[in-house]
Amino acid sequence: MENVNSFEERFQQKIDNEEKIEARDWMPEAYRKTLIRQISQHAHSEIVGMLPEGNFITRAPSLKRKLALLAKVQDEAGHGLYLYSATETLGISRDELIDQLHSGKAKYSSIFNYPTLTWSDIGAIGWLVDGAAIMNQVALCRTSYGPYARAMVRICKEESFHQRQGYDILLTMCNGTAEQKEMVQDSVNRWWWPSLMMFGPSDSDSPHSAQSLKWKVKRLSNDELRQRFVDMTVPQAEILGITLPDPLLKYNESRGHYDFGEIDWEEFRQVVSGNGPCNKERLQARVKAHEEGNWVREAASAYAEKMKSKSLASVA
Ligand code: FAQ
Repeated sequence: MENVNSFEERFQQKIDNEEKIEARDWMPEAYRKTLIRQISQHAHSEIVGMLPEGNFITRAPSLKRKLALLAKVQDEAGHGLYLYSATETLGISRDELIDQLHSGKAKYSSIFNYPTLTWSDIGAIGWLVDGAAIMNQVALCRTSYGPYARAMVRICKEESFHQRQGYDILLTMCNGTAEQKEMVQDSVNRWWWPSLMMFGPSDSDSPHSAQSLKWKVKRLSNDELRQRFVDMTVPQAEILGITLPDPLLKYNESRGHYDFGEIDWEEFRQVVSGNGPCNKERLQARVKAHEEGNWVREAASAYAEKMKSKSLASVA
């Protein structure tokens, strides 16, 4: 009989050979737990992420903007759905995951605990938050767990539309009145640093990175992705004609990258531990939405039951 070591060796070999791990394959318990943690946090982020933008659907400035925002928020519900389904392949139920979110036990991205104050915040979320999300998620299309990698391919396609709709909002406003451009600058001033925090703690303070990189759950480290995001975003800010709120931001010829200032890690810790500006409001809104959707779930289950008995009766 084979021992666990040889299973582990074969498992790591598969990963080293760039083969996907599928739900039916043997996997170390810690790999399964890491995936449940990461994919469910990601799913929670998608559905909590609907809330700050959902607030603005009734206040979009034109029919075209309203349609695009509605489609974006619906896409995010869909992303949550694919990601919860991918998590369920690892042997945990959706109800359990939702309970973890609603009881405050599970994390979701820090970024969604900041308030959306103006219409240009919707543009800034699309440009910066979706921009950061894509940077991280394109790499995850090559993650080692098959169901997660496949979900990411579709999610990335949709996220790139989200980023473009955000940038288009900002570009339009920057070409508008002086007040509109000021509004964009104010939004970017507030969303820039929280967007950099989305990539997680610095590599030296990231407890999960080393193992997740070895298992190829993560393909690039938190700091590598953050640097790529800064390098991609600075030229886009120049086209908008706005400044990014970091006096230390400067192209470094010898590194071939932009240098940037230190993130306020104390703020990050506070937001992640439940003390951000909107943590309580977001969880309350999420729980309320879940409770108000109870009748829909009950009706769908009753209908599924009815169809099942009908088809059983016709077989009999
Ligand atoms: N916020 O050791 P690491 C989106 C936690 S989707 C809160 O580095 P890891 C779409 C981390 O969970 C945005 N917590 O951890 C959208 C861990 O906690 P734990 C979400 C954070 O997992 C756009 C601890 O710190 N994307 O935005 C954060 O190796 C617009 C130690 O950290 C994903 O979830 C944070 N920012 O790396 C929707 C992508 N950062 O579990 C609507 C998938 C770290 O020990 C509108 N996830 N933590 O208690 C990942 O790539 C990884 O999980 C990282 C963290 C990179 C987020």
